This record gives sequence, structure tokens and C-alpha cells, in this order.
Amino acid sequence: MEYLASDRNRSRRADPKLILPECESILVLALPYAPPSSPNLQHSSFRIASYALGDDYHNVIPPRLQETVQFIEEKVGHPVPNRYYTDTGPILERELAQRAGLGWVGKNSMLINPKLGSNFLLAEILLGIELEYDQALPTDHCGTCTRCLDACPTQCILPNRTVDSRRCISYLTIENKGDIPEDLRPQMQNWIFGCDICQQVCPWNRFSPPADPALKPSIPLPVRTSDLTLTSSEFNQRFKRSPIKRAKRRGYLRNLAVAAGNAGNEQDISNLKQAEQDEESLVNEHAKWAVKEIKAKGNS
Ligand code: B12
Ligand code: SF4
Ligand code: SF4
Repeated sequence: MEYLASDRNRSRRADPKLILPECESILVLALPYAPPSSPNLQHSSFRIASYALGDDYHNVIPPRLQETVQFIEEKVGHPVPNRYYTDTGPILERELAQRAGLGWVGKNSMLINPKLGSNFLLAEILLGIELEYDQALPTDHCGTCTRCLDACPTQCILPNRTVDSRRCISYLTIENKGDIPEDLRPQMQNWIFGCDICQQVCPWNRFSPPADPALKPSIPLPVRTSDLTLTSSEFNQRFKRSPIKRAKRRGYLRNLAVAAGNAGNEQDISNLKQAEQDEESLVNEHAKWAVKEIKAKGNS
């Protein structure tokens, strides 16, 4: 995630006019994904963040943003300078959403809407025209609640509403391309891509809306430890349209090995033994760790 901290991007995050000099307004949009607590969603013993169960939003959202720009240009009757993003650019999406009145930044650092909860993705269109502005939401509705802080398995939610990414399961399973630190592996529980815990426990997500049809779960579930033997082409085929391809086969197998080690089922050892011989040393090392864990659990 170094791109976020580069000098160039730090300035651009602070001033959208450095991205689009004509920028006068920013339109902030949200697209709901399936609430992680939906029945029939998490029947697998290995868990995947809910946003990643459907089509990749990096493919779903941009064409809709393009259509929105066209709609605006038709309305105003002339071309409008624009740039749009959804998790793809150096801007502070949650802060912008907060300022646009979409919700407040919760203690778990998610942008929470009082009616929709937080199970949605954000997108923004920088526009070279002035729109009528919405007011920022004046209230923080977290109150004295600390459910997300109490539930986070790695205790990575900091008191200033930010997250220590180095310990967040979402970072460890998606963005991190190398080894997962050994002390954090047991805390990853059965998450193999992302983590929804701090949203699952949030009372504001009790009434989350259903997913946008394009983000409805579509990848084959449940995930089994036999995935440890997936070839590259099988992996690519299976996750062609899913954000899971971001972890690449080696990251996915690494995560699955850790989750299998945490589950402690002896019947998984044969698949893990095969992964110990995988062409990727990252996969071998995590599979060896997992076998050791399972054996240790069996002896205790
Ligand atoms: C880096 C990143 C991560 C990192 C770090 C997360 C973090 N909390 O910072 C990791 C890999 C861990 C991560 C995980 C996840 N992410 Co992420 N991530 C990003 C990314 C690319 C940048 C975020 C960032 O800059 N973080 C650094 C901190 C400093 O910034 P920040 O949290 O935005 O904090 C600012 C505001 O919160 C603001 N602020 C804080 N308090 C207050 C109070 C007030 C009054 C105001 C005005 C402002 C304010 O000030 C902070 C500094 O400017 C954004 C996309 C983007 N470009 O913004 C997506 C994004 C934040 N991620 C998103 C999602 C969905 C997730 C996950 C749920 C995925 C998952 N299921 O595994 C988890 C959730 C973990 C969590 N509790 O945050 C969504 C969040 C949607 C939402 N409803 O909030 C985003 C917006 C992507 C998108 N386009 O939808 N993510
Ligand atoms: S996503 Fe998981 S690990 Fe990250 S802050 Fe939330 S509960 Fe903690
Ligand atoms: S769980 Fe509680 S403290 Fe955490 S974000 Fe939700 S309301 Fe706020």
C-alpha cells in the first residue's frame, strides 16, 4: 500500500484540485454488497469477506460512473471535466463521504450510514461544475458502544478511528504479498480473504439492504482444503471475475493453509502435505506451519 504514502499522493489526497484542476464538486456514491450475516452466505468453514463474493467491483462500478457523468453532461448541455474513482485513486474516500453527508466514520473506521449500515463500497466523481452541496452528518452515532474494538481478533483498531493495517486480517490476507507474521496467524481464525468481523458486530448493520445484483455472491462455495491443490489455470478460471484474484494463487493458498492450521482438522493434513511441495516457497512454508499446528492441537 506504499502508493498511499508517496509524497505525490499525499498532496493529492489533501487537495483534489491537484488531480483535477477544474474540480468544483465531488459526487460521492455507495453500492451495497451482501450483508456478511446473510443466511446461506457463510456456510463454509473458511470465510471470505462478503464484498469479495460477487463480481469484482473494480469492474462493476466504473461503467456506472461513466454513465453518471454522461447523464450530468446531458443535463447541463456541455462536456464537464471529470475524474472518477472507486478504491482506485489517491483520495480519502471515507472522509469525502463523511463530508458529503453519507454517514459518519465509526470507531471501526468504516463509513456508516444511519439507514444502510456500512456494507457498501464507495465511489467518487470529481466534477468541473459546482453542484448544490449536501451537509455533513453532524452526529457520531457510535456513542459508548465498543463492540468492534472488543471483537477485533488482532486488536488493530486504534482509538483515533484508524486501523493499524499491519495487524488487520484484511491487510494480511489481501494486500500483504509476503509471509504472514507467525504471531498473527492464529488470530486470523478462518478468514482466507478479507475480514468482516468489525462490521458483523456493528449494531448499525442489523438492517443492511440487500446487495446490488452485480455484487451478489457468485463464486463457488464452500471453499474446501482441496483448493490447496488448485493449479494456476484452475485458480484463474475460478476467480476470473472475483476480487480474490488480487491475492493471486500463492496468496490464496497461503491464507488457506493458515486457516486450515487454525481449524486443526487432521483430515486436512494430506492436502497440506501436497502444498508443502508446491512450486511457491510462500505456500510451502505456511503449509508446514499448518501441519505443525494441527499435530500440536491433536497432541494437546
Ligand atoms: C488502505 C485501505 C485499507 C487498509 C487500511 C484500512 C484503514 N482503516 O485505514 C486495509 C487493507 C486494512 C483495508 C481494510 C478494509 N477495507 Co479498505 N481501503 C483502503 C483505502 C485504499 C485507503 C484508506 C486509507 O486511506 N486509510 C488510511 C486512513 C488514515 O484513512 P481513513 O480511514 O480514510 O481515515 C480518514 C477518515 O476516516 C477521516 N476521519 C476519521 N475520523 C473522522 C471523523 C470526522 C468527523 C471526519 C470529518 C473525518 C474523520 O480522517 C482520516 C484521515 O484523513 C480505501 C479507499 C480510499 N482510497 O479511501 C479503502 C476502503 C476504506 N476500504 C473499504 C473496505 C470495504 C475495507 C474492508 C471492509 C474490506 C474487508 N472486508 O476486508 C476492510 C475494513 C477494515 C477497517 N476496519 O477499516 C471501503 C470502505 C467502505 C466504507 N463503508 O467505509 C473503502 C472506502 C474502499 C471503497 N472504495 O469502498 N482497507
Ligand atoms: S477487518 Fe477484522 S482485523 Fe481488520 S479491523 Fe476489522 S475486525 Fe479487526
Ligand atoms: S460496533 Fe459500535 S463502536 Fe464500532 S462502529 Fe459500530 S456502533 Fe461504532
